[in-house]
Amino acid sequence: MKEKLQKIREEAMRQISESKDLGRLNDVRVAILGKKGELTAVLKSMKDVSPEERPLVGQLVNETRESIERMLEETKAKLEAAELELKLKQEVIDVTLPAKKNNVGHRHPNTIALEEVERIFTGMGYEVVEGPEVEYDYYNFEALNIPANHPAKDEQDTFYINDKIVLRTQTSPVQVREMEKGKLPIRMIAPGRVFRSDEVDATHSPSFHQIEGLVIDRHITFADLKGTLAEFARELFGEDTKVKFRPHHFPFTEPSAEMDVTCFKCGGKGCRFCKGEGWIEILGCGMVHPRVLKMSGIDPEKYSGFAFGMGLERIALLKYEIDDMRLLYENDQRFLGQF
Ligand code: 2U9
Repeated sequence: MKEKLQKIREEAMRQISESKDLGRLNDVRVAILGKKGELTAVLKSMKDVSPEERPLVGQLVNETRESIERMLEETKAKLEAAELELKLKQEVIDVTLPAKKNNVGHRHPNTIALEEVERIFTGMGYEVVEGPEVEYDYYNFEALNIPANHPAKDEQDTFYINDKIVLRTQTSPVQVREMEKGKLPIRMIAPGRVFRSDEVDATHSPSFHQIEGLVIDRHITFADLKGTLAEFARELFGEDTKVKFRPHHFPFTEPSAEMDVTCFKCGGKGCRFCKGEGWIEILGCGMVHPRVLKMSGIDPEKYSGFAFGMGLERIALLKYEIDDMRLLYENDQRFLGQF
């Protein structure tokens, strides 16, 4: 038995010292000390040893086991140290290499323009209100005094879900819903996505964004509309900006107008940017039609109000001198990276 243990020990020492990596060392450990290992087999055969010899043989087995385990531990530590050293040598950091460029994201030009408009109106005490993009025909047309035979209701302009539900063509329904709540006065803007069945070109898209505004209180006049929108234009395009109102027609306002601003490129003299006009059209506006007030439960004898609407993309195109609306939707990094 003594010789056998001696042989196991010598063979184990040889195999351990020849192990070149941790995987091989583990194989050796299993082959000797594992469940089916050589030394474990000797331990199992202890039952055949006579009771007198058992303490001595037991001690020998233990000593053999301990010395093999010690050698395994020492070799394991050496192999681990060698592996770490090799890894450190292979992973040297070249501090002279240029750093990776860190691309920080930023707001889309539409968002920059929207937040600018929101900043101006919230500064004047307006609330920002949002509403559903899928709307009842009633809120999108009828409540705004747009009759059944109006050209805007034509299937060529409106996406119909069914005969009562549409994709909103303007954000006005948000304001109608606000009026119906019956809480006055109202001072709000309604920004959001709208839909029209248009072909895509440099100035049209089937889905774009509007910002509409509504003020309703006692004694609101066209002078309030003019003062508010002139101040808005000055804040958006610069202190020297002048405004001009041209008569227009909308079913939901009476009287109605379109507002032009002096060209912020040439100051109104006329240039390529304003096509020699000196003026640029930026929004539509008017006094809320008494019939519209009445339909939402507001007494037009007691209350009056003004409303306005503008295309967000148009504002972004003007402000950043972009000549094609499609650039705003294509997600081309070469374009977006310039903002
Ligand atoms: C209510 C009453 C009246 C909103 C208004 C306009 C004039 C307007 C266009 C600008 C360019 C739409 O994006 S565009 O094509 N809008 O000219 N919008 S007044 O009037 C309202 C809204 C809500 C209850």
